[in-house]
Amino acid sequence: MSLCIYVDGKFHTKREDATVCVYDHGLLYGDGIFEGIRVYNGRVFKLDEHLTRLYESAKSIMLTIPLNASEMRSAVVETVKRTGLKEAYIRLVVTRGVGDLGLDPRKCSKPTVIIICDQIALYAKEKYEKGLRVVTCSTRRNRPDSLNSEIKSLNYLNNILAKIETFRVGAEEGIMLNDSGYVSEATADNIFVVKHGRLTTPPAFMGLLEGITRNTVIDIARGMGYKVLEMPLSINDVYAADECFLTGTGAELIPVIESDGRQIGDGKPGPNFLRMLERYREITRTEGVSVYS
Ligand code: PXG
Repeated sequence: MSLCIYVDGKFHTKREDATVCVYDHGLLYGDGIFEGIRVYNGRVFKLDEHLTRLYESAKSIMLTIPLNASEMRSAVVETVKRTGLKEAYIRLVVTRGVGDLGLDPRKCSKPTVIIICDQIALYAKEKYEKGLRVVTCSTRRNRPDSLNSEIKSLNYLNNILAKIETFRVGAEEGIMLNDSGYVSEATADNIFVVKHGRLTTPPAFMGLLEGITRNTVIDIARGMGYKVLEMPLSINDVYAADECFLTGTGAELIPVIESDGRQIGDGKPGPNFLRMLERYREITRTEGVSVYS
């Protein structure tokens, strides 16, 4: 299988050659940011949107990325090109860089830039056809005044603790609430419900990452004539929904058929979800930054 990993300007084709120093603060403290991006049909989907979010995350944590956006764009495209892959996943990581054994970010003089181009499969294939069973996690999403979830940081323990809870009870995905008890998102995906033909997803101030797939689905749905609301949701709204689905770069669009033991709708992926998925598949095949031409 093809693979290419860029680390600070050098390209590697073997995992074991792509290494960073153990004093890197990305490893020691989760001090850094990342993006997950997909390549469909030889095109990098929503590359500029991902780069915008990366630079915004960098600004929030006061990290100066050593490449400007146009250099980063070229590095991403070049990394993909070297794999020869037409369907791929890109993990773009920028850490604070190498420092000493103390938190002080000022001692990290050069951020580490990593671009991995490989493949990803988050859920088993049959889950896309049958749907996921989810549970509500007791681990609340970080409060925006502690670690804002709009920053796509390398600090994912909040989400990982929720994932551990999810797997402990035999469910396939976990729904996280914010500190007020409203639905925020799944552990690494955004959530939508459909009720009476109308879509609702929580707004960014509910303590979630404003997903690029989420925004794509909002555009798709509005383009198809659906009414889409960005409104707070309670877990009860999820139970009472006609349909529910999750969105994310890794997950794409995946249906939810049960939440905390309550069947959602008729317990099958719904017709509105299927329409949305079909349109998503169409646009991912034709839009994006072309790698090979
Ligand atoms: N919420 C969180 C907390 C995420 O980490 C999303 C929502 C969806 O955002 P996008 O922009 O991708 O639509 C994410 C995305 C993984 C993995 O390895 C996680 C993400 C993306 C790709 C892979 O679990 N997170």
